Amino acid sequence: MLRIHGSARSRALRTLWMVGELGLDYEHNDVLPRSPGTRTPEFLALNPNARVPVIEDDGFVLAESMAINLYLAKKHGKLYPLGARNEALAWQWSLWETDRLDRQIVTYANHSAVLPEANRDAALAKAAWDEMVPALDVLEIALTKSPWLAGDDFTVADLNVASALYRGLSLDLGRWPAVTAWLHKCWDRPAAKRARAMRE
Ligand SMILES: N[C@@H](CCC(=O)N[C@@H](CS)C(=O)NCC(=O)O)C(=O)O
Repeated sequence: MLRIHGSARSRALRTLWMVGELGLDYEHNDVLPRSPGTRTPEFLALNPNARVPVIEDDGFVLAESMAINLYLAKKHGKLYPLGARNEALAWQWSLWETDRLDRQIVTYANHSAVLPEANRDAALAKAAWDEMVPALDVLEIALTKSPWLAGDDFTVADLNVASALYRGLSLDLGRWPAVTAWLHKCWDRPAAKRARAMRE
C-alpha cells in the first residue's frame, strides 16, 4: 500500500496530483508542515528532515517531492518520458525548478500577497522576484520552442515544474506568455484540479 504523508497545503500537493494522474489508491496522513505530527519519533524515522512530503510504498520510504513523482511515474509506466534523453530532461527540469524557483516563488507570494500585511517584508519579496525573473525567462524560451518540457507530451517533467509553480496561478506572469499558457494547461488537467480542490 502507498502511504502519503503531507497535507495538500504543502509540497505534498505535487504528490497528490501525481497519484491522481496515475489512478493509485493510497492512504493519506494529512499532516501539516511543522505540525506536531511531523515531530514524532515515528515520523522522524521516515524523514529525519522533518518535512513533507514523504511516502511509504510497501515499505520503501522516499522523501523529496520531485524524486517521489519521478519514482511513481517510472514505476507505474505513465507520464514517464520515453528514451534516455527525455528521461534526463525530466531530471533536468525537476532539479532546475528546485534550484531556481521552488523557494523563490513561495517567498515572493508570501511576502507580496499571502501573509497578513503586517508580516510581509518587501525586501524579501523583491529579492525573490529578482531571482524569479531570469528563471522564468529561461522557462519561457524552452516553452516557446516546445509545448512540453520532456518530449512531445505532458510528462512528469511538466507536472513537477507546474505543480511547484502553484503560486504562479495567482500571480501576474503576463510577461511570460508561453509560461502562463503552459501553466494553465497543466493545471486544467482533471487530476490537477482534484489535487487543488484538496487545498483550497
Ligand atoms: N525539497 C523538499 C522540500 C520539502 C519541504 O520543505 N516541505 C515543507 C512543506 S512545503 C516542510 O515540510 N517544511 C517543514 C519545515 O520547514 O520544518 C521537497 O520538495 O520535498
